[in-house]
Amino acid sequence: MRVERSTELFNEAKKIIPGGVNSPVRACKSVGMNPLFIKSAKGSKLFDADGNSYIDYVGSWGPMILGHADPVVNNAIIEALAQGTSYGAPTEREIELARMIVDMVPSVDVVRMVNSGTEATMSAVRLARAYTKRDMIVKFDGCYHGHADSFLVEAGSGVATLDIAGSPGVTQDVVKHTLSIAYNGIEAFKSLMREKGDQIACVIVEPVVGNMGLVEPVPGFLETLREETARCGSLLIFDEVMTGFRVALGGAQERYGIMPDLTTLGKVIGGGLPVGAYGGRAEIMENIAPQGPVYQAGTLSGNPIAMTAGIETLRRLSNKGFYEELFAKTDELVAGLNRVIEKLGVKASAKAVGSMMGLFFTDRDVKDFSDAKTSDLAMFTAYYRGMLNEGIYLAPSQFEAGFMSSSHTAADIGKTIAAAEKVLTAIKGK
Ligand code: HOZ
Repeated sequence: MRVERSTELFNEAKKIIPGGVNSPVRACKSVGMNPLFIKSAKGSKLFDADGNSYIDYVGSWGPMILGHADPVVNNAIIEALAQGTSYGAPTEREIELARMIVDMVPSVDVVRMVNSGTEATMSAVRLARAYTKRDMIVKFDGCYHGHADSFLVEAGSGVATLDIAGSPGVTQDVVKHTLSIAYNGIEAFKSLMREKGDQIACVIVEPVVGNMGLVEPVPGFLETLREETARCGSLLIFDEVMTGFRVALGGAQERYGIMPDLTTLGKVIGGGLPVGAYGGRAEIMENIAPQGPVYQAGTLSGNPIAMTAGIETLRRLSNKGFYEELFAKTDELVAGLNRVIEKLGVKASAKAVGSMMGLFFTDRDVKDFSDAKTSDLAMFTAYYRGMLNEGIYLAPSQFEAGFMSSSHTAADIGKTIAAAEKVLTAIKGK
């Protein structure tokens, strides 16, 4: 695997971009590598600046559910480009994408478009605070809700990857209103709500966590969140930026049959362009400006090119058999990985939820962040590097999920399982 050109580009980037990257995890610091600079992508494959190709399971961290450079999405974008790239005024396409989201996501009656998942979550929390007239929020350790100040407490994703306890620049005054407790901790959550429920504006959760690796909710956890928040007059926010359109067409709320008050979305709804959204019950959403007093705005919100990519992507998800096929592929890969793990006696296990995947190098059944942190990070690093060498592109962190696309083929999956066997055998032999 040649890396000369990527190394050259990284050295150049470091002079003028902090850490050489525009988002931390992709710098590959935790696996002791330099990032690969990507030149192009098509279907399930990525091609880097040195001419190497990889089967991609990052999928731009989730959005590329159809695979890269989908011809239908691309053609629609090209057509839209000819009509201008941004007007800062409403368009019919915003109604079309909003309508699709409202039709597909069970609890969403009204939706506001923003530009990223971070914008969606911070706006949803502002709305929840205004609606309930309370300050406190509850989150769960290892969940990541973007980089707004109030979420940088025991957060997952890059914060976990870089082992940052809390970010400098976030004031104590802000985080004193954030309570973070263990994910899946039903009893601890109940007792917190008994003690402080009347002060809690909202409880925000990744219903299936993708930002501490992949962690599923235990039976009863999401139900308890719903019951307790309703009892205490707090809002329940499902952060479905990752799970939206990934674990079911209607996200985790459809998969688990729980209706949150507010939902945040991102990734897939932009079809690879920057889009986020937050939505929920009309009587809550009507408090947003200009209908109500809760301020939130954005020059590029509802951008016509991004709306077009989102519309064309979501349209395809309703095709008959789309999810059956996508989930079957994800299950096949994960089953293959678990067969290899068992055969070689490696302390690890792989899991799939819908089209999301995870593999932890620990013998624990991971239910929360403290379990996830028992993972053997040296083992993960050796696995990550070995897989990259075999042409398999994974997220460069134990604390991130992987994603399947409809473009991945049976041959891709077979190659990935064979690569895992080769790499894990070599690691075991050392
Ligand atoms: N927050 C994303 C992962 N959960 C992006 C990571 C990155 O690109 O650094």
